[in-house]
Amino acid sequence: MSRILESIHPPPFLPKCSIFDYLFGDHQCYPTPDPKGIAFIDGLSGKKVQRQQVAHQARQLAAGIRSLGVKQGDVMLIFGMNSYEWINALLGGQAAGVVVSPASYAYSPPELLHQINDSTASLIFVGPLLLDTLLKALALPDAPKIPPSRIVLLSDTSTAGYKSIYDLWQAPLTPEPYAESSTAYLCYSSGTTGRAKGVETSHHNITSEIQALNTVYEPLADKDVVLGILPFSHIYGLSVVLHQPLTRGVPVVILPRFEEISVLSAIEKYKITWGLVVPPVLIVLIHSKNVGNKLKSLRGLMSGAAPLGRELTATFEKKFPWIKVTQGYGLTETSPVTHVMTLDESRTHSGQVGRLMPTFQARLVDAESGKDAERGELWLRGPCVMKGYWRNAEATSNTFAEGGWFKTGDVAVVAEDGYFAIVDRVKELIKYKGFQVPPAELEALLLSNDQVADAAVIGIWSKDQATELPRAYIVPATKPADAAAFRKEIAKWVEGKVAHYKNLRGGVVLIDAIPKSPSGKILRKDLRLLAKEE
Ligand code: AYL
Repeated sequence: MSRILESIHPPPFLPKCSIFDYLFGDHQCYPTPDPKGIAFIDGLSGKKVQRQQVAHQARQLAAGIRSLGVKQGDVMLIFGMNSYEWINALLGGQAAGVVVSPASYAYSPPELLHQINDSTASLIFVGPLLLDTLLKALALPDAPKIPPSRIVLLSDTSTAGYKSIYDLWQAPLTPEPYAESSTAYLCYSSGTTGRAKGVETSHHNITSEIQALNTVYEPLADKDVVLGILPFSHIYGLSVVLHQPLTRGVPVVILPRFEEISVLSAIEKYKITWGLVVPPVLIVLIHSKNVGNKLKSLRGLMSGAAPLGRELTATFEKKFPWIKVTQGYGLTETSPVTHVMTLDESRTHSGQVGRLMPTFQARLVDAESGKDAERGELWLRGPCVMKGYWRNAEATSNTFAEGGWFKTGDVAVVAEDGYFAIVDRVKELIKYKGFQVPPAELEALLLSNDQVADAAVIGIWSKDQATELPRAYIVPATKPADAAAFRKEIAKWVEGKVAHYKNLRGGVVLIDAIPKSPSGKILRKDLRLLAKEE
């Protein structure tokens, strides 16, 4: 019999409306924030946007999107660093009823093309600095024909014949209601195996997640100001940094990416109180020579997307005793947070990921016996779990077990008081500083190199950097005369062909044969053992 673990929190009210209506409509899901309150601050320029302007300008863009002939249910892609224009594109897409697929700004042209093709995007919003990458992607052999009118710049000026997002603004469109079960977002995740796949996140998934977060998550209110450095293209930035604060009426300071000096200055200048981060950010702050008094206003940090150990938390809190650090856990496929704890709870439960969030049910299933166990693969169920992988019935059916359980690929234990800890990962995925590095992508790339006969990629834990580093094991096609030079050459060859976070920072190791099962599956466990022995 299965042992179903329930959240100790009663489920909140789960609305049946679109994300746009949930954020800006007239309802009682959460206390309506002041329409004149500041919702977003551009951390570099200082430009401030009120909540009512955010809604109005999204509706203006929605009218422009429709005028391009884009229909409800069509897919648009956003390729840019965090900016207010990025937010306008996302919410404009929502007001127009369009499915939005956000892409990582670090993507190389082939990675971007994969997402354009796979998502079937027919309208693309692009950051001005990334136009070149987009045009390179669209010049690749299997690229779709996207007319220039369907390529829009996330900037206030038009360039090279491409319109600025502001040129699209028209008289505001009033969004029509649409089914809460329809797809809102397609973020990309490799899941347990293979290449990046579109995660079909519905309106109901997101509104349920925000409602759940609002009942248990550190209450943001009054004087809080949120740090917005996590990329909005990743579900962590999208849900927790972009959507949730809009329901709390607290401003988010938007920064294009993590860069030590500008982040420290923004925290000081805007008196930021609350930050969403990944574990390596703590390391940077601990070792920073520029920190001075700049973190005075910070009261708490929430870390997620990768493991945060007890030791690192303790070192951080010793250096900055007024800042509490807590941790959450989740996945793109669960919209994302499934486990979380408050700052107070984190004092006694450092190293764990918290209790199950409201609306979620969990099981821990032993891989060998298929039975529920004390330690096992974490399975999850509830209204925040994705609809499936976009146009990929096979991956969808492989990832759901009977009864609608979503298999996370992470191994967890649960203590008597209901706190979970993540203790292992049974899926292929590597995480570099919270970013997904799907080994299958790097292996396919390496195998396209004539000098490589076989390849396997695993993650190596770096305590110094608090992250895994992707490492390739390679069987050379012919024995290289200078092995060290060959290893360097391979690592260099990968750079630039993939997003920077997929670079082989864990090194290249030459090996006689890749350990494989009789069916040809790479035995990653054996490679991990090998790495430990070194
Ligand atoms: P994706 N500890 C250990 N591993 C974690 C943790 C954690 N706290 N959080 C995420 N992971 C790993 O889709 C785990 O292997 O993440 C999981 O399957 O890019 C995988 O990352 C999911 O990778 C939070 C907590 C946002 C999590 C997130 C979302 C991360 C999305 C806010 O507070």
